[in-house]
Amino acid sequence: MTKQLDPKQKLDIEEILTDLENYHPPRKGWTWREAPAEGVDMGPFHYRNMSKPLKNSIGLPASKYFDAIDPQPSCVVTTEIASGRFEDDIRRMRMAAWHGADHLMVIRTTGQSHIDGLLEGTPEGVGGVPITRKQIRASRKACDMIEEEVGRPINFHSYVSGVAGPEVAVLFAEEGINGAHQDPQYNILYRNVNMYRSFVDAAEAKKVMNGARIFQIDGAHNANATAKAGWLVMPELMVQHGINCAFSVAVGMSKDLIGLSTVPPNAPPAPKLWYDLPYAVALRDFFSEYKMRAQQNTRYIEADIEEAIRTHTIDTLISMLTSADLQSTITPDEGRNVPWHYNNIRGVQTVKQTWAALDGIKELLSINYEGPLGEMARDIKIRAVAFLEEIIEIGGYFAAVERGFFVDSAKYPERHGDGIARDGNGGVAAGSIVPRDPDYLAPVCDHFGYNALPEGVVTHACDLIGGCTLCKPEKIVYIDELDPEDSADKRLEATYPYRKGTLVKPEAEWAGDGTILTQFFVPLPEDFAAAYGVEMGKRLGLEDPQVVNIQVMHPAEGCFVEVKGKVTFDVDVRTLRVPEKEVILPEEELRAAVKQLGLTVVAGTVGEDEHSVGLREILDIKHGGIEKYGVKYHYLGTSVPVSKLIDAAIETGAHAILISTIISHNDVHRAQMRKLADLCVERGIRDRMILIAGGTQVNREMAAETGLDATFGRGTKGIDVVNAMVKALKGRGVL
Ligand code: Z97
Repeated sequence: MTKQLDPKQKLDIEEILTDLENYHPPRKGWTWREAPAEGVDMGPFHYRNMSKPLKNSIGLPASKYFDAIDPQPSCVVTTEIASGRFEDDIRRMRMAAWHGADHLMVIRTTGQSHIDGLLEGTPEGVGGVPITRKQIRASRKACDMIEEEVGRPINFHSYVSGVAGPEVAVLFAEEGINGAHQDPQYNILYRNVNMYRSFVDAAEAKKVMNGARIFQIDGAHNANATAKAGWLVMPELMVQHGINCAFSVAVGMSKDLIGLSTVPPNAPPAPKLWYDLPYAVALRDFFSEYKMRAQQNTRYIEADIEEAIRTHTIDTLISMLTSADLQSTITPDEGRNVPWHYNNIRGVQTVKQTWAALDGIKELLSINYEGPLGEMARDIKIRAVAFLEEIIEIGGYFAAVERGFFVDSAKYPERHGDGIARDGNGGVAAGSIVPRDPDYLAPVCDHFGYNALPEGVVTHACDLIGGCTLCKPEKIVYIDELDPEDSADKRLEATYPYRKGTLVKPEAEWAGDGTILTQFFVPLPEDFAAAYGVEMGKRLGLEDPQVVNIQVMHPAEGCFVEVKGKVTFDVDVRTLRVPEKEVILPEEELRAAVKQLGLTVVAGTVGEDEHSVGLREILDIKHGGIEKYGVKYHYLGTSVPVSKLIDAAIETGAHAILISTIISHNDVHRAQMRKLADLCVERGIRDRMILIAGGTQVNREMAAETGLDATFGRGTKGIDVVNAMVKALKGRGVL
């Protein structure tokens, strides 16, 4: 059993690492969300296409207006966690899970496919952190705790690629990884692994993944991300999906574990729908037996988070119109070279927000397959089939790769001759395929191809050795850090004061990194604005300031600039003073109390004060003033003598007097407040009148000093004033 997390406590990384050598995940394999066919009722609403809500979660910002409901899409939601350090990733995973991510893809900061074998420990080296048993076991252990906390299984995901692919697949199967990218075409095209070797490895890897019910995502979307014009490679994307699906089935993978990494190929300012919708329809026509993983468009992501979010919103709309089993979220952080964890959450929120807004869209609107959409979808399919036929004609897949058929920048059947061409005799691990001997024997349960098991002697291959590591986890050999310097222990030691001590620094990537992002407008043309951005970062005391986003608002008037940098100072949490928080009673309770009493107030600015806007905002319904909660008011105007307010209150039978006082020279604001209290005492009505003052120079402490019931400063809203009145009336036993 894993330890139960306390939502009020941070994850204890050291505790997760304790006894890790004996940890084995309680659950293996992929899990889909449960979406009740009858829909889900939440708060005041009925949803048609939602999964069961979470036990612990944080809703969208506006959920506070809707009983804090947090409707969760029916599809699995992915976020990519990419700090490189697993000890930091697992904290991000927890945050993402609280917002509704249940597919956590960990991208290592090193290209995993460059590594030809398994590594142990968690070395960071110079190339980033690779996949190792220690870090995935620790991450899976954390996921096991997190899934208990949020009340939904978490799918933990990584990559089975490179010439170590089969070994990585075994490692993943042993350690309970739930999903993985696996596509031999990826290795060939983008990592220059020898083409034959890549397919041989893929056969073994897929078989092992299948045994552990690891969900597979292919790599077709990379062609879109790499191509010069992403929208022209649609026929090729279909072909790549087709090859990986067919190959996966041929080696024995179950169809329900095969997912297409689909990507809407275009992005605004292109007329996106005219490309992406027919493409999505064509894909679903051809690949209806497989799962659709809708990857957000990454080809046209720039450094601007808002732009990315807008594209993602439309991508999610396309997913909802055409169906998606998995919705991925991407942020521009990879391009900006810092993974801000809050941007992961913003990505998840984009899907959640779009999904909730468009819930049940297909019951309200239907796609018009007649006319251009049907024609365009058919056109893509015809081109894809012709592409495949040509591949067969010229001698098959390997010949096609040699001729540079893939990632060509033209729209098939046109070709520009600039595709990625690979030599069948070249690439990493060329010539390393060895035929199996006739007596080849592998006593393991999941294994591809020929295996000379003694006939009739065993029913299960690994019975020969009393069980393999896939069924007997205790047989797994766990190796901890090999290098005492380049290790998680050393990294954790350095960040200890920020994780468990009292020191605080903002962080974007790793605990205690001090990285921040600042945003501002600079009234200069682009080049100067960028130079200014760096200069400003330096003067603010930031270490290594860099402009990560710049947008021209006008060529001469100026630019919006975002600068990241590191703060160099620590703040000790013990020096922070947190003001006591005023608890606001629920709106319904306030309204009921106001109604019960027929709560009435008189109000005015006092003394020589003509500043009436603040007070009127507090009174009027428009911006949430007290009127909104049912309070009746008599506004007496500006520069009203305190005695006149009191007379009016008595005359109208008001429960409260609200005064506003902005002017503060000679402490005149305090004097007016005191006068109000004193006069009410003098006239014998203090105990039946609630007295409240507000103003820009007024603060909460002044009530006690001046004898009023409550005093308010900047940022006050009508609800704060109603809350204070109702509480005071309750305190006096009137309510
Ligand atoms: C995604 N946004 O979600 P290496 N195999 C395949 C891949 O697609 C990838 C790797 C291996 C993207 C992010 C990009 N894809 C991931 C089929 C990576 C990883 O560790 O970089 O060598 O390989 O798909």
